[in-house]
Amino acid sequence: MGILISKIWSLFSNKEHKVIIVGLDNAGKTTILYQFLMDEVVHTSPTIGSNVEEVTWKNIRFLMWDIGGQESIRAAWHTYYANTEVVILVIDCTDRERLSLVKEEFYNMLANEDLVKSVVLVYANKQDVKGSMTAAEISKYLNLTSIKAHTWHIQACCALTGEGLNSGLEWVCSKIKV
Ligand SMILES: Nc1nc2c(ncn2[C@@H]2O[C@H](COP(=O)(O)OP(=O)(O)O)[C@@H](O)[C@H]2O)c(=O)[nH]1
Ligand SMILES: [Mg+2]
Repeated sequence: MGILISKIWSLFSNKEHKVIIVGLDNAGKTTILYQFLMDEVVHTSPTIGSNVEEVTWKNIRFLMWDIGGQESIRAAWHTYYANTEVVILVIDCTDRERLSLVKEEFYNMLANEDLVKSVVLVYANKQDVKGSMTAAEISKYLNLTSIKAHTWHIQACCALTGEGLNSGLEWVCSKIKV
């Protein structure tokens, strides 16, 4: 009986936190999601619609939605926003041409009322590529310091090796209510 009660208790207390992983197509969203699940790099193909996976990290459970980033799908991003605690924005730091588009989509998203309580982690991805923009450059371009309505953080990373990903999750865990 005691075991049963403790199991039921753990079901309620070990809350699952909803995370959405957004960004333009080819940013590295799916690679990041699967890095959270395993150590091996998976070969991704463009995500049509979304992938969802349960990720447990340091006893904290996340339900992570990896949402496709193609133009046609971006219009439907808002349908995933309800109850989101964490927004992870993934940026391809080699893609200078589309950074203005990233900025536009990002600010549109932050203005959505379903996300008012979400914390925002920006992954400045593909740091392994020579000449890629640094996290500081991305931060400046996106004008992150102007964001007052959300708690945010930017983390440089390389999704292929996993470098930086854990530091980002560490920050997320320090900000969410467990
Ligand atoms: N060099 C490099 N390539 C990456 C990195 N992250 C992802 N990629 C590659 O970028 C491409 C798109 O990745 P994917 O995860 O499918 O992007 P998504 O469209 O945002 O889901 C794939 O060929 C990945 O192998 C990275 O950190 N460095
Ligand atoms: Mg994908």
